[in-house]
Amino acid sequence: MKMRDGFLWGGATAANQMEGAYLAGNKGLSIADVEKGSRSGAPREIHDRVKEGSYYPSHDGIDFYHRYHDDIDLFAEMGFNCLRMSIAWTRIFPLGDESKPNEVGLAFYDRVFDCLNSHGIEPIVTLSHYEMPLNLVRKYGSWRNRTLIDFYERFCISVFKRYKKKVRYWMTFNEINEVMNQREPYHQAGIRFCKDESVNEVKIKVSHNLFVASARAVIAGHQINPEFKIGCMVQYPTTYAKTCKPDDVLAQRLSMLPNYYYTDVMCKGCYTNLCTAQLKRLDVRSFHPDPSDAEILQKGAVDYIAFSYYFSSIASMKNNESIAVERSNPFVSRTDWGWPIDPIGLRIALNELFDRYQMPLFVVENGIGATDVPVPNELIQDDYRIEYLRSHIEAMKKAIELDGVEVIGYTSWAPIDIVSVGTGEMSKRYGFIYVDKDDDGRGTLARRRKKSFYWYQKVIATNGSDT
Ligand code: BGP
Repeated sequence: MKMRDGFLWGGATAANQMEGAYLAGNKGLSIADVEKGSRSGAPREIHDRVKEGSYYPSHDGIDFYHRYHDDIDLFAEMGFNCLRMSIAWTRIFPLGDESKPNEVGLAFYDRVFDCLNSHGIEPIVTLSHYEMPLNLVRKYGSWRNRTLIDFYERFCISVFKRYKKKVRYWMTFNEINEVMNQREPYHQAGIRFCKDESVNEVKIKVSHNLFVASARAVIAGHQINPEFKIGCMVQYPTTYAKTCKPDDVLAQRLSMLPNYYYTDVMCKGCYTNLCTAQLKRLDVRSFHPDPSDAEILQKGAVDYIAFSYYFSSIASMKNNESIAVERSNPFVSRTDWGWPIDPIGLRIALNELFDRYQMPLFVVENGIGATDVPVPNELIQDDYRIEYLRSHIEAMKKAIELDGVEVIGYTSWAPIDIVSVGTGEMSKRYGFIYVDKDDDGRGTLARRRKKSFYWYQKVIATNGSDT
């Protein structure tokens, strides 16, 4: 079974997890730059400023900023025809609230996009991937403040205009539905909660501001280049009922609503009945969006749905319609980090999203974080990675061929080892390319092809028929 011609194959990355050079070229501090990893499962710490003597993983990343040329050569060698990456907002607007963009930052991405395009690799760009200017958090209180919509729109317009001939596919916010799931402090939206405020009310207000920001970006992008395809990006949590007890089946359905809250608004362009019911369920009473936002949401509906899929969960009903969601499915195995491995869950995700929205889908993150043990002068034998990716690609192919789902492309997370967002560590590796760096930042940063490199090269060369 082969994909249709033009199917996009590649890998997915994010600026703050790979670029490093965190102050180069007039870049400003982003929240990711003051975030320490969560070593050994401890809660992640976000400082108000960079503290001397602390190790911040984003500061060096894997130094893609200086090594992008060589890394892109390796992606080209694997046969990529696309690369998902993000633009660091703080390279373009170091403080976030300036009136003019930073030319040095704009020029950096010109070089990266030119390099990609010269290899026939299409850039797929996330406008905000788990980072934002720290100044906007400190000075304005982050996304709880509507003013951020103007700053974000200005950032988007600057990059849309600059790269309108170099980039076609965009995504507005990475895993936007994580706003609902995260506990404080939240790393993407920079929200901090006060003791006396309702956490749900803040999340709903923040989500609304993100929706309007996304819609205004979509509207502006389409005006700048009608050929642009601008998508939303969500984390899709395929969930099963723990048993066939009707209560558990209901729990499964209810557990999905917080996620459809996001895709409904961004794909249908309005707050649907599901969203209104969700607000009641969350006991949010003081949410009164500006009436003029309705038209913006409508006009700014997205062109496609991008999503990440790593694992599935199971849901059961506890007392009073409260729901337990767990990862302890006895029918699937787990990764070194305890994430269930469930390729059928990807096929289900594709079916559920396509049935609900009838929009093109893009699998923009899927992969296995694992411990790779390099032996000098020997190929890293990462068969577990090959097996994970093979089974998920096969499941995606079935969704396309047998279930009729429309899929634009597949970018595995991540084609090269980069900093883990969850742990801040390097040892949770996803790449086809090994990077010599440890959890404390030591190493030569040298790159090495793993066994999976050659496997993925073959998958792409045969347009997915030989996995
Ligand atoms: C997604 C994020 C990515 C990425 C991935 C893997 O949620 O969009 O940025 O890092 O998860 O997660 P982790 O790095 O924690 O293993």
